Amino acid sequence: MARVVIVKLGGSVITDKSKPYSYRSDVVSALAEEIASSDEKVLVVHGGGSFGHTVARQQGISSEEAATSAGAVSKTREAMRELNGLLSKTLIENKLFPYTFTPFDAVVKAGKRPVSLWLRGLLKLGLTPVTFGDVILTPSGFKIFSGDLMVLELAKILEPERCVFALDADGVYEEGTRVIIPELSPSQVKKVQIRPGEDATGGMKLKLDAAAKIAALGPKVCFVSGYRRNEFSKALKGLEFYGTTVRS
Ligand code: IP8
Repeated sequence: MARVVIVKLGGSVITDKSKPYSYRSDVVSALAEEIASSDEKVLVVHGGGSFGHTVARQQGISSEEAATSAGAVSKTREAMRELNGLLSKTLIENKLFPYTFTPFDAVVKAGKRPVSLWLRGLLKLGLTPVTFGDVILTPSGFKIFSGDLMVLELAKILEPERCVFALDADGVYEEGTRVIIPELSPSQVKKVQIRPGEDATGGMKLKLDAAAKIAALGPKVCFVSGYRRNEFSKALKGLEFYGTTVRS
């Protein structure tokens, strides 16, 4: 089977982060059309945007701060499920067949088979596996597990051809400018200066850390604008695109 491409649809792309619960169906439709018309076997991970992060902020839960109430856990997860429902509907409208899974599903449903074989089985049947950042129980309480870290974990088991992060920026900029850095090695990534964002996870810094780790494993990582469907499509297909590539 063709090698897999993992696509991370950033929360700032698929929702309007300035307005709580504002889903961008037009943007997701355009990206879904590009995925459907490519020959790639694509697994989608999506972020929380103005659904998961809005609720997480209200409830005081993040990747650092543990939830102090059971309600915070349920409400944040519910917001993610709501966004996932909207996104799945848009994927179906654009001729994709999403199969949403959680890390727990993956372990249980794969049974005795490795999770990678289970996921490849779904892809072979024409399904698009979809998952998202979640609230997980850690030794120090319930915290947010970012979709960016899901991409890293999936890259470890699936050995994808490449990972494509669709962002609300054109890629990684040179410090204090709008000049795109076309290529970075994992060690150069560590030197990139990033201003902290407002996410309940780590924003661009976390994406870059995950990208450096993925690239060190082998697959290249593409940072491309989720608003430029042609550039997204090129990155998806492994062609030259306007954005940043992280590779070893
Ligand atoms: O937007 C966040 O995922 P991310 C998931 O990929 C939640 O960091 C639960 C807010």
